[in-house]
Amino acid sequence: MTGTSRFDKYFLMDENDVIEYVKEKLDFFEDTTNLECKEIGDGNLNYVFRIVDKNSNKSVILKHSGEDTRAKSGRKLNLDRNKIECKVMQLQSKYCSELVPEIYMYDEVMSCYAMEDLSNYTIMRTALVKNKTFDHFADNITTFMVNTLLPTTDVMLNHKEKKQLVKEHINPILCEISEQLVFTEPFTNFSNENIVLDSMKDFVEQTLYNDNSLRVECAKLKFNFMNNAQALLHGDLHTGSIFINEDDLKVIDPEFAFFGPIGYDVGNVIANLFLAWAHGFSTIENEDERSKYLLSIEKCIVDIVDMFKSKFIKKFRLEATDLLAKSEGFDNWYLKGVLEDTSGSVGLEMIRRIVGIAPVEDITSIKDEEKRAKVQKILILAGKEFILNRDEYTTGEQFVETLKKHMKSVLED
Ligand code: SR1
Ligand code: MG
Repeated sequence: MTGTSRFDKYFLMDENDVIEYVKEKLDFFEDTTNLECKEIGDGNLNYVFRIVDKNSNKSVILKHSGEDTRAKSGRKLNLDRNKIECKVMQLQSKYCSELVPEIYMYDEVMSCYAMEDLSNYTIMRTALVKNKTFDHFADNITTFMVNTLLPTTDVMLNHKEKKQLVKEHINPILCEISEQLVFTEPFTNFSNENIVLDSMKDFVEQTLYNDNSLRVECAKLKFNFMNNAQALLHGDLHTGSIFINEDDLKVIDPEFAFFGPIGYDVGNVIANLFLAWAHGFSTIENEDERSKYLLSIEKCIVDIVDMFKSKFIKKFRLEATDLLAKSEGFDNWYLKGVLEDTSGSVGLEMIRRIVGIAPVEDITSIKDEEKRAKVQKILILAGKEFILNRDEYTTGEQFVETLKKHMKSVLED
C-alpha cells in the first residue's frame, strides 16, 4: 500500500513547504539535512524558489504556480500553465539545448517543476538597468529564435504533425492576457486601469486613444496574433525572460507559448532593448558613458535584425521540406511578412509597457518625472510609427533612425 502525502493535493507552497517537498519528491540532493530555501521570483505570475544544500552548495530551482497572479490584476489563472511552460522548454531544448535550462522533473498535481539553477546568470533586464550590455546577445538570441521558431512552422514540419502540435499548445487564458494587455487596453483604456503620468494624460489620449487609424492597425495585428498559427512562440520574450552572463544566455518562462506569428517574439526582443535604451537615455548622467551605452543598444538592435534575417533565410533554404515553400522567392516573401509582424510588435510592446498595467523597471525606475515623460513620448511616437508603417521596416537601421527622429522632435519641442 502506498502512503499518502500532503503533496497529493494542490496547495500554494511557501519556503518551508518547498523544503519538505524537495525532501519527499525530488531526487536531486544526496544529503537533505541542511537545505535552505528562498523565494526569489520577481515576475508577475509565479513563485520561484531557490533551494541550496548548505553542506555541498548544490542548488536547484523550483518554479511553482499559484491560482492568482502575483501582481494585482484580479485575474484567475490556470494551473496547467506550468505544464505548458515545462513542455515548451523541453521542445525548445530539442532544437536549441545550449540556450535553454535543463528541466529535472515536473509535478502536475503541485503545479511545479524543478530546473537547473542559473545562479551564475543575471536577469537581463536587471543587468541592462545597471547599464551593462552583452556583445554576444544579438548572436545568441537570433540563434534561439531561428532555431526554435522555424522548425515548428509548416515550412519544415510535417503538416499533420504541426496541426497536432497546434492542438496541444492551445493556451487560451494566457493568450487572453496578451490580447487584452498588449493589443487592446493600451489603445482604448477600456478597463480604465492604464497607468499614465498626469503630465502625459492629454498626450496619451490624443496620440493613442483618439486615433481610429491606429486602432484599426492594432485590430489587424490582434487578429493576426489570434489566427496566424505560424510557429510555436515563446510568447513573452522580454528581457525579464532571459538569464544572461558574459558568455551566453538561457531563455526561461515560456508560459505564454502558443502557435502565433513569429514576429511577435522578434518584436518583443527589440522593443525591450528600446526600453533599456530609454532607461539609459534618461538616467546616465555622464555624456560619454551615456552615448557608449546607447550606441551599444542601437548596434545590438541593428545586429539582431541583420542576423535574424540571414540565419532565417539560410536555415529556410537548407531545411524547408514543403515542396512549394522551396520555390525560389517564397523564402523572401515569407520573411517579409515576419518582419512586418516584427515591426508591429515592437510598437505594441513599447507602448503597452509605458501606458499599460504591466510596466517595466526600465521605465518605472526613471525617478525624474519630466525625463520619464519625455522618453515616454519618444517611445510612444516611434512605437506608433512601427505599428502604422510596419511594412516599411526591413532593417535594424530603420528602427533606430525612427527612434532618433522622435528623440530630436521631442527634445526640440
Ligand atoms: C498579469 S501578467 C502581466 C504581464 O506579465 C507577463 O510577463 C506578461 O508580459 C504579461 O503581459
Ligand atoms: Mg514571465
